[in-house]
Amino acid sequence: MSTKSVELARSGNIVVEKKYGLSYDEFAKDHLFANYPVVIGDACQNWSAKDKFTPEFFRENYGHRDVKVQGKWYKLSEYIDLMLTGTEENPAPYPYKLQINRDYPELVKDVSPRLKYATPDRAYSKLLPSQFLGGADMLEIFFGSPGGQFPYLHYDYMCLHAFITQVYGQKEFTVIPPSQTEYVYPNSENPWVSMIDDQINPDLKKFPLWAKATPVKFIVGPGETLFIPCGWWHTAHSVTPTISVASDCLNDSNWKNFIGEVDIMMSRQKPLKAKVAKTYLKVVGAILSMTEALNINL
Ligand SMILES: O=C(O)CCC(=O)C(=O)O
Ligand SMILES: [Fe+2]
Repeated sequence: MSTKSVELARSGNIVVEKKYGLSYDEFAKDHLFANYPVVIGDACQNWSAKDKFTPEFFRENYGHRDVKVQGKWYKLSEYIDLMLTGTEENPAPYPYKLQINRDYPELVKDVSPRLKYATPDRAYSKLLPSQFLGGADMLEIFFGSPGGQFPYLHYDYMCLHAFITQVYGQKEFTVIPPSQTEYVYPNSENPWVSMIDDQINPDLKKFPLWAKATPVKFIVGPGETLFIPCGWWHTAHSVTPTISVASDCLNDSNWKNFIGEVDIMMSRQKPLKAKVAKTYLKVVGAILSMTEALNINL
């Protein structure tokens, strides 16, 4: 099948396309290794989640669960009510995130098979001690109401790639390329988080370089998957009640950037250890590149 693509949005010299029938090889060449975002219109075709994960499904099956959202406890059914009645002016607290593997393992089958584009993934490799991923959450469901705004502009922790699949409702995403990092004022403590606090109307007196940024905004709808490559700044805003499934991915394409992040984190406190870790991860990267080429899991 040949790829069908349509332009979704354009800003500055960045164009985000939506593609259908995208082969893995084309994805690898034009997006994964080119580090360029894309919306894939039919990546989750085989997931039962795309029809099953509705507010009603979660209310009926999990409504009695206690969930903590932005520091406050709710019954999941109460949160779902807020999600359905929230408005742009008065949104439900956002996000409510649940971790599928930890909290709802029986739902893993509904988001399986893993998206082919999100492979190979080294996050679970036995050669990668979990401390290097700094506790990044790997498979999550996000719930939100209209007006729900992701709390900060950021790139994904440890320079992981992100795949966000809208299973319900519409979300507006904003993406900014890594080449514009200085325009978003990274926080020196947490360099993956922007210091711009008001994302809707940034204060240009405080953040004058923001005027040079060319954020690209577009809507991702039900059944569509956004690939956000490593280091791309992004945020999201729900337009309707939304349910999204998000996962991260680490492989040859972002390994160097990942090592860079490990280095930044560790060298502040333990410079010698950071050097050893870097050497170890370079060796692991070379081994995993070989085993992946041979289709061996290590
Ligand atoms: O869907 C969203 O709100 C964005 C989520 C996100 O970027 C993240 O969890 O890293
Ligand atoms: Fe993110």
